[in-house]
Amino acid sequence: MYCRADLSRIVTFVVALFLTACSAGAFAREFRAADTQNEEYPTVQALLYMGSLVAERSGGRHQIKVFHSRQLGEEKETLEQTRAGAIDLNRTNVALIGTMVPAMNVLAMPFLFRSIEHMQKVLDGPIGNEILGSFEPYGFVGLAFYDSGARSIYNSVRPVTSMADLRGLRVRVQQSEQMVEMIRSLGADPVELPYGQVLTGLTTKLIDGAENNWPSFVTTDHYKFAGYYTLTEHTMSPEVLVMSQKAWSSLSGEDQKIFREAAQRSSRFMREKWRDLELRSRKQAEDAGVKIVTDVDRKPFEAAMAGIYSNAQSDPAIAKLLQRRQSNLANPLEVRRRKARFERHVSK
Ligand code: GTR
Repeated sequence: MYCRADLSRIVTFVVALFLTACSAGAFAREFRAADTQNEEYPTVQALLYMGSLVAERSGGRHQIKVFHSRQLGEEKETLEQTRAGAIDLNRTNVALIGTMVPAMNVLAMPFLFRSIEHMQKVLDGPIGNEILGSFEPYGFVGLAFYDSGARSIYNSVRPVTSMADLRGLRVRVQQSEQMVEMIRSLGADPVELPYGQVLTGLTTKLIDGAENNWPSFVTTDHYKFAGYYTLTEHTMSPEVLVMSQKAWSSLSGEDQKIFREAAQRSSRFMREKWRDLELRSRKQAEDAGVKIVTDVDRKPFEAAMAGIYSNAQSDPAIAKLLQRRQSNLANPLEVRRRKARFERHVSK
């Protein structure tokens, strides 16, 4: 039998143990990450890589369990659950999260970047960093951007060589008002559908086509049912990795640093995998007989989509971002100067 003194010593000991564990942030935890792409896709591979870094750096206290292939649902739903704290991490396209975090829509705007290199410069520099820092009022914490190449329009009906060829085509778009507007402004009929329903949409002829990058076009088998791919490259909307505010605030400052750094490293890891998959996917589509329209004059597309810019300018925060991206375009020296300043700042 324990006497009162023994019991109180045991209680004190247990409480002390508990407090030590708390202060060291020592509770093991499994964080759930959602991604709609399949297991082989570079974003999923990047999340798995991030998980191994987090496990290693936290001495095994934290793990990331990756749910790929829409196991936790479509992007729109998983984002809502992430905002509510039911899912911890989410890799999504900026067009989707733009419906909740308006600044994200800027990155999905048509013809915003003149090349992938230009996009990477902007996202790797102070603007990208500021954008990642702007998620918090919306219930998310921005951790890293991932590449997603350029999105182009594909369909099963005819080769699209000009805007006139788009007239009357039902083109699936992501669940985003801005994407609906973009496709409508080109004269096609936009159909909002979750990613997982596009293949059935194509096989049942509910839609005539969609728009996406090479890897998404091929890894989903869309290319087997939509034999015309036109290099409109109308948007270079990147992917973004966010964490729920709830999960983030459960981490100690030290662990937050581990997560942030692991996410940044996974983004560089992903970039390598991405380039390779982009080339392989294009080749796979070509070998399967997909007709690629390369000689498309993008000027009329750009002009038709210009209204999206005037609408967006009405939000002062977005107008400011657009202005800065414009000055970046005009002055590459300024990009380098700001990047150097940012790098000095982060290496302090
Ligand atoms: C892909 C992106 C997905 C999803 C998809 C879509 O490129 O990686 O997250 O947004 O596009 O069109 O729904």
